[in-house]
Amino acid sequence: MKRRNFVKSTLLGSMTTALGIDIAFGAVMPEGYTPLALQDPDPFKMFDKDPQMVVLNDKPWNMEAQAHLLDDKITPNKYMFIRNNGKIPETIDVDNWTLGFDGESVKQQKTYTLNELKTNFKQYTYQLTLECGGNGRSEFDPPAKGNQWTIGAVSCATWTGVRLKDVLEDVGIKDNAVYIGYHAADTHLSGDPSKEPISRGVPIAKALQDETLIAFKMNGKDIPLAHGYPLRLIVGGWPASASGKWLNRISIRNKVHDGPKMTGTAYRVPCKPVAPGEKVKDEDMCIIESMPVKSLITYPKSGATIKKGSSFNIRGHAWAGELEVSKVEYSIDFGSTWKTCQLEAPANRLAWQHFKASIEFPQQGYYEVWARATDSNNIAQPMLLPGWNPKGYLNNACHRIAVKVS
Ligand SMILES: Nc1nc2c(c(=O)[nH]1)N[C@H]1C(S)=C(S)[C@@H](COP(=O)(O)O)O[C@H]1N2
Ligand SMILES: [Mo]
Repeated sequence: MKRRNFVKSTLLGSMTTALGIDIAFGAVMPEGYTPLALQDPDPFKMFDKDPQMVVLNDKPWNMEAQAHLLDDKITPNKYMFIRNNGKIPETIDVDNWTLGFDGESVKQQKTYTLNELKTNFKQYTYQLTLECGGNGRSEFDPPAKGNQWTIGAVSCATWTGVRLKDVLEDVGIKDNAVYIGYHAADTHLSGDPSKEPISRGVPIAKALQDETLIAFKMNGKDIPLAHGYPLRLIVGGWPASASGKWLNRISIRNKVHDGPKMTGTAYRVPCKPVAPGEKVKDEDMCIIESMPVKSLITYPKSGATIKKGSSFNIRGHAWAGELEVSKVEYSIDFGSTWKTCQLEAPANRLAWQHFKASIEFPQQGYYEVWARATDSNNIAQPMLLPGWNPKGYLNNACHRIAVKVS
């Protein structure tokens, strides 16, 4: 067989596999042609997501939830946002997957197989809130480049894995360790194999917290491919960008990790407030650590209509980075007065907390229900967009829903 025909029949074969059915007239399909069904994959089917999820970008894939989709106490995969900086790895060789440890501050380099990680260390399960640092970016003015997240880049799933601190103890780290940095198997959009799409990390103290996991299960099952199968770092309460997916190496650094997306305006904000649109010097930018206090009304869906006199219940979740949420309040008069919601304790540290309230409306008409959470340091959510920053991070303004009482 000539090379050309060989390539063509191999391609036909892989297309047939992808489509799950033979391509009729495949032999006369023009060379280099991609069948429509493969040009436009259905992202909801591909990632097992609910069709109400909103696709923000397909190169790379980024998808967010809507508030009412996040009503579950523990976020199921179908409603979990996807944030990718590069290309999802195409093939995962799970049988030969390893996690390496290196860097200036390891006592010796070490590599573990998946099986060694699972069997040599005690396993823990926690509910952990992951919010993209750019959640809420769409409201910034002047606008910030990047995915225009509204409110749906947050989740709280159950993660199972081993503690990073237990593994680090086994590896042995030097006294001069200050930071960890992750490395992963996703590839750069440019196709350049020498470039990592993202390689972020956290200070050693955060890495050594009990809840910082090297996870291999989400909600009791293998982690879905889009969320980091077969292994990911989970660092609850910090920008979710610290939670490296498709994890295959961790560097223990004697300085602040300097991988892609650790510097410049990436996941950094002005150390001191600046005017909207102001240019900020590199040395005046600080790495985002704990995420700010925030809440979401997940029931009812904005736009609900009710009959005057019938009972009206709202519910949702609140979270506060490293801290606990101490109270959640609601207002039906555009923030003039506030009433307290019932608030549950977190399932564990760094899990979001559930709130609910029963509301009485004084008369018919259009209302907005606003929710406002306060953290254990007594810092409350702002009612409007807080501190402008070049990349539009950390918008924790109050969430609101519209209600018509007839
Ligand atoms: N390897 C790798 N890890 C990654 C990313 C990525 O692009 N590649 N994106 C990060 C960012 S910016 C976020 S917000 C979270 C999103 O996690 P999720 O897609 O599971 O919701 O993953 C983080 N971990
Ligand atoms: Mo992110």
